[in-house]
Amino acid sequence: MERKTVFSGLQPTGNVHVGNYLGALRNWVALQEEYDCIYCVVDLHAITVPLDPASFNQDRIDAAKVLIAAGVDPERSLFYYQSQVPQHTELAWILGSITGTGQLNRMTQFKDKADRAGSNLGLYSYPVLMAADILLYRADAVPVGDDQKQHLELTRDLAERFNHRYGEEFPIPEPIIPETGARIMSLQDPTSKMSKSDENEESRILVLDDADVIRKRIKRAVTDSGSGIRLDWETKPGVSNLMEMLSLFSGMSMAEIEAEYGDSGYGTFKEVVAEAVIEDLAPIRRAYGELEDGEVARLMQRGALDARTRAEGFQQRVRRRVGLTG
Ligand code: ATP
Ligand code: LTN
Repeated sequence: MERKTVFSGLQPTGNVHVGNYLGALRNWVALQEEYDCIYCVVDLHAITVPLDPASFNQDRIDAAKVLIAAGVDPERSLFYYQSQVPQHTELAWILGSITGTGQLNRMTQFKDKADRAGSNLGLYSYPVLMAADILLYRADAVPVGDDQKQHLELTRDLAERFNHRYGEEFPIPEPIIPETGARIMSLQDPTSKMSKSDENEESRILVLDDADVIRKRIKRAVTDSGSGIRLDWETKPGVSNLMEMLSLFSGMSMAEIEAEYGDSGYGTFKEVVAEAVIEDLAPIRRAYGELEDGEVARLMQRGALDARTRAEGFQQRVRRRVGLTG
C-alpha cells in the first residue's frame, strides 16, 4: 500500500522552544516511521514580520540544524527551505483567488500579529500560503500544535472549494494534534501559550538551553500561592503546565505524578521537572553541536532540488485544471 503523505512547517524566527518541540516536532520525528514526510523551514512566512536580513540566513541554518538534531532525517524525509521552491507561492496565488476576504478577516493569529507588528498583505494572506504548502504535495495529514487549528480549517475549506470549482485534485488534509502538549503555556503567564515572539525570555525554555538556564527558568516559573501538585487548569494553571511538561518529558502519567509528588512543595517539584527536561533535551543539544553549517546548507540545497521536481509535477496538474496551459 502506498504511504500517506505528511507535511509540516516551522518558522526560522527566534529559537525553537519546548512548546514547538512537544506540540509539533516530536510528532514530526515519530511520523517518519510510517509516512512519506515533507518538512519545510517556512522562511517566506517568517518575513511577514520585520526581521534583520543580515542574520536571517543564519537563522534559517540554525532552525534547520535544530530540526535535524531533534531527529528530522533528511535521508528519509524531504527537508528544505520554502523560498527555494517557487511552486509554493504560485499555488498560493491561485488559492488566493478563491479565498474570501471575509474568511481571512476571521483569522485570530492575523489579528494578534497585526496588533503587535502592524498589518501587511503578507501577514494577511499568510494562511493561504500555508494552505498552498500543504496542498502542493497533496498531504493527507499535518502535525501541528493547537494554535494552527483555524489555519488547517481554512486549508480544508480551500481544498474543497478548489475541487468543487476545478475538479477533484486535493485530498482533504487532517490535522495531527497531540492529546497532551498541543498547547504548552508561557512560564511567566500560564494563561497564554509559550511563544517565540514573547518579549520576556523567561517565558520559555529553548530546546538548546543549557542545564543551568533550564533550572533557572523553571525555578522562576509562575505558580500560585497555594500548595499541592494537582492537575487543575482553572485554579492552578502554572502547576498544571509544569505537570504536563514532566509527563511528556518523563513518560509518567498525570496520576503517577500526583501520587508521587502530590504533597511536595513547589520548589522540590520544580527541581524534578527541570531534571526531566534537561535529560530529554541533552542529546539534541549534543547532536546540534556536531552539525556543521556547510553540511546543513548542502543538505538543504539537495532537499530543495528534490522538492522542486516533485512540486512541479503536481503544479502542472493544477495549471491544467485552472486553464493555465498552452
Ligand atoms: P511561536 O508562537 O512560538 O512564535 P509559531 O506557532 O508562530 O511559534 P512556528 O515556529 O512555525 O510558529 O511553530 C511551529 C510549530 O510549533 C507549529 O506546529 C505550532 O503549532 C507549534 N507550537 C507553537 N507554540 C506552541 C506551544 N506553545 N505549544 C505547543 N505547540 C506549539
Ligand atoms: N503557520 C505555521 C507554520 C506553517 C505550517 C505550514 C505548519 C507554515 N506552513 C504548513 C503546517 C503546515 C505556524 O506554526 N505558525
